[in-house]
Amino acid sequence: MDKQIEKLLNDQVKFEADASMQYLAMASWADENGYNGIADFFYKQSEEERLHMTKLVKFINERSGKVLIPQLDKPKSDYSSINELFEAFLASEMFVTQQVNHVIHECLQHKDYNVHNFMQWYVTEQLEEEATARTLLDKLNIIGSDKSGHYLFDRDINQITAVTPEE
Ligand code: OFO
Repeated sequence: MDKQIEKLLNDQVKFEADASMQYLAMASWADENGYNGIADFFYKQSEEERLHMTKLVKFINERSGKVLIPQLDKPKSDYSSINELFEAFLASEMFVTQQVNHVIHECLQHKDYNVHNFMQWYVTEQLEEEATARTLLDKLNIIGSDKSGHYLFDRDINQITAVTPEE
């Protein structure tokens, strides 16, 4: 495998792992503050990101590349509101999308169509996750700082996210 592509895939391992830890910290913050529905949502997101990371690790190994398990950034563990929590969620997903696009761009430059093909799965995944984050943030912007609205949002978050965005 091209060394530069291998490095980019290893970077992506770190971004997925960072997202997994970040969402675990968000789940824990929500749990601590009595938002059980939001906590469940982020516990699940954290697991998903871990799977995304593992999928990359396995792929690099299948292609006889060298995996470097990274040291992770310390996740942010305090939020002033659930609005801030979901703004951070959207920002995190947008960052990962940018990185995925970067890998894809470099694959084309290096004519690595195999990795390019593999990365398409991540493109689809990012589209879905960004759409979910935007939908949730839109709802929270409607609710504003209304406490009973937050209560209902927490209760209904799984129904809101069950509505799959258009593909
Ligand atoms: Fe890994 O799916 Fe979003 O970040």
